[in-house]
Amino acid sequence: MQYELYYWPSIQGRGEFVRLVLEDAGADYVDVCRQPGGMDRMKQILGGHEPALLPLAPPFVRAGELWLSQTALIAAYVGEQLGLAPVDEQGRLTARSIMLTIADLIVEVHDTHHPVAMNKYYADQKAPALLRAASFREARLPKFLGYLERNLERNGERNGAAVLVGAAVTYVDLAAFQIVEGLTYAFPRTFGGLRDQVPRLLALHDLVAARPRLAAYLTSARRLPFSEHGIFRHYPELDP
Ligand SMILES: N[C@@H](CCC(=O)N[C@@H](CS)C(=O)NCC(=O)O)C(=O)O
Repeated sequence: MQYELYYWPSIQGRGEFVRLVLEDAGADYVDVCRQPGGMDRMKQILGGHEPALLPLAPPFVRAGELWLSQTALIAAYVGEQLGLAPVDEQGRLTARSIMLTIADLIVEVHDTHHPVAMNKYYADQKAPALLRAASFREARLPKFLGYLERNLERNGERNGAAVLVGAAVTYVDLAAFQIVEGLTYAFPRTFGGLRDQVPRLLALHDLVAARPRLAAYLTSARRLPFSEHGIFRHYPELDP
């Protein structure tokens, strides 16, 4: 089966959390909007042309006859389909819970540069962004990182594996990898100062980065660079 991923063509954004699963699994997939005519197709579906699903926003995916949207749901579904998820029910629920919490973190990262209005420029909301980013750096980011680190510690004790859930790498580990990548880009000073508090998370990042298919993907042209158009943006004033 060939998966179809619909996402903005010029940024990693939320689409990257899906792309990493497809790439790591070696799945056959097409990044629709990076193909000629793909953006028109995505706009048609956002306009209601697909009977099965009317998404609010990308990313969304076609998996054979099935359509689904929402990053966390897509990552979980595709991960479960492609063997990148726990097989037991509790493990699957735990993984989905962690993925949804990572989705919460993604929103909070986004809100550091767009705390007031999604449809207005960063420059037009810079003063509130400074306040929001300070709270993110001081309270929210340490809380989310501690959550991931504690889950790694607990799962290591229970399952003897250096991953978030169960005994093998799953889609949530790929998402945690992307969080480390994004924070390293967007908040190099803040995250640099927190690194010694998250040794397990950093080890997980390296474990994921070394997976052969992922390593090949990360050096390919398909892996777009971070930029000031995506979720993880580096504005030095937000990371003093
Ligand atoms: N909760 C959704 C959020 C989707 C979302 O905000 N997508 C962004 C791109 S990363 C977008 O294009 N938003 C346009 C909009 O919300 O109007 C998810 O996790 O997939």
